[in-house]
Amino acid sequence: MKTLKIAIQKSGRLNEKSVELLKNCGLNFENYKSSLISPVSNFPLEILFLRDDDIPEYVQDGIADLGIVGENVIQETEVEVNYLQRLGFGKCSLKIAVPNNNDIQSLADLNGKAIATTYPVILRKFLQEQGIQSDIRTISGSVEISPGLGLSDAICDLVSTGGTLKSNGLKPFADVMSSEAVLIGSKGTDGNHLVQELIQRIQSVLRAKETKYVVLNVRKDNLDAVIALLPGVKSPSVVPLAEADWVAVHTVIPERDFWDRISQLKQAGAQGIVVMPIEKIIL
Ligand code: PRT
Ligand code: ZN
Repeated sequence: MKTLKIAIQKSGRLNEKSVELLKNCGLNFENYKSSLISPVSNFPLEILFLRDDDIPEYVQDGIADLGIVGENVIQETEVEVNYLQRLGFGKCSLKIAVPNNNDIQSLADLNGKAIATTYPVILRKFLQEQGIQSDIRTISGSVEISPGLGLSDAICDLVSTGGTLKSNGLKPFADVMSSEAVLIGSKGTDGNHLVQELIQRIQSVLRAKETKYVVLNVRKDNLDAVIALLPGVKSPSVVPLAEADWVAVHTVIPERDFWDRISQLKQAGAQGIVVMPIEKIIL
């Protein structure tokens, strides 16, 4: 059986979460900072540790079958790869930002202005779609200081908390794209059964992250009211307790409305609520 290769970022913002995701999929491998390639001992897979900018092309060219990288890098490198799964981490937005004290009010005001960026391809497409003609200045880093140095009138850069823009006297002006880490594959790999197996493992880990396992006790009189509050579960398990009037209910609750749900359950008579993380949900 052919050993698959997956490329992940060697160091940087996506490295830790990528390693954690693969380990949560039950893959055993060493994560030495010095090695460029690490074999997985319990799955026919090798992990390549690369700079994120190189990952899309490695996958496009089939040197790696799979890769984990930000959508921003994929769009910028204009590669032909398959998007296999959004991964929910590394979230950020590519934005145009302008100095706080500035007369740029609308997108049209960017006509003839200089915009510094490390994302010229994405920015050019965006401006073309908007019918704006700006002077795109491609630089390799520290984009946020370029208006202060007089190198540009605006910038186009990734933003997550907004702290970098703020501390450089800039404000977000227009959203160009939003991005998160995604699993990509070379053309043709989606039919490979090992790739399918890996995607299923990843999905089971992602699903589990979105939900909590909850066990609670309730008097039988209040059981219907409690069950009515439990979302999307076919039938929660109801287990008898030593005390005849009471039962234990086992269920899963989505993380996103977790606290609302818990307080509603308490009001409906739930007691002794135990909440546990879930490792995997296999459908
Ligand atoms: O060495 P290598 O080339 O592999 O890494 P890199 O330095 O090019 O990338 P890295 O590790 O910084 O980012 C990897 C990926 O993380 C990016 O391609 C994005 O998909 C994603 N990501 C998520 C971010 C951010 N959030 C982010 N905030 N990448 C960069 N930033 C930078 C941004 O450029 C700006 O300088 O953080 C600053 C803004 O952050 P806030 O929080 O102040 O808004
Ligand atoms: Zn990079």
